[in-house]
Amino acid sequence: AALGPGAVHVPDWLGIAEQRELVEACRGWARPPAGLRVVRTPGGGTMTARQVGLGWHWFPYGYARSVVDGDGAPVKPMPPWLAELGRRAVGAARSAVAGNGDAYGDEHAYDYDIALINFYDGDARMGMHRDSDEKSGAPVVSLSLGDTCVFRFGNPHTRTKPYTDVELRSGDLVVFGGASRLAYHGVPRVHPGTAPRDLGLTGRLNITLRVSGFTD
Ligand code: MD3
Ligand code: FE
Repeated sequence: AALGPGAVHVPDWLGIAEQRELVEACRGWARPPAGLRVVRTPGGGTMTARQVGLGWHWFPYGYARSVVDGDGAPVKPMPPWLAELGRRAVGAARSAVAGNGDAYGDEHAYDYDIALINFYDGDARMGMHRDSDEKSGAPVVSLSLGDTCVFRFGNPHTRTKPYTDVELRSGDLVVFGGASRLAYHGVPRVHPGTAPRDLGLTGRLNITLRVSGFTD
């Protein structure tokens, strides 16, 4: 279903076997060096979701090739199979909503070179923000695993209303392109204990795939 112009939600896109494989891969990426970390914000606070990056390391507010605000290790590489999953996701979102092809362009052209993986426990949240540290306008692909969350999808102009709240469940895909690429969004809550029993995951994982647009 369309969430907004260029924003498409495809519930249950990943089967349970693919979800398990992604969870297992995330466990590996979470391990040090350059593993899961607490993100410190410039104001002296910390993000409640823990994060690990592949390809590039995100810090407030930029990207680097090593964990400049953590253990200093080089960031793990972006696996080609994950970049391919990103292209497949854009194609699936285009097919799911007629008329979104223009917003997305040709997915074959997108070289997904960043994965940001956020881990949420039951108390974690993400405040309303825009993702504007990438130089490419390629659509952002979001994959949800584990506990259901409330995702708040806003508008490109203000952090506040109007916004739409939608539940994202394990296996759901959302693609944000076109006019939605710079929309404010956040995660006001997670529903603990709602992950599929056979996934073997406590909490919620979100994988976003992005094109940096950096030459290096
Ligand atoms: C809309 N993550 O990593 S996924 C983020 O569930 C982020 O962890 C949330 O916001 C999460 O930056 C939301 C949905 C999402 C991700 C990136 C976007 C929506 C987006 C980029 C542009 C517009
Ligand atoms: Fe975001």
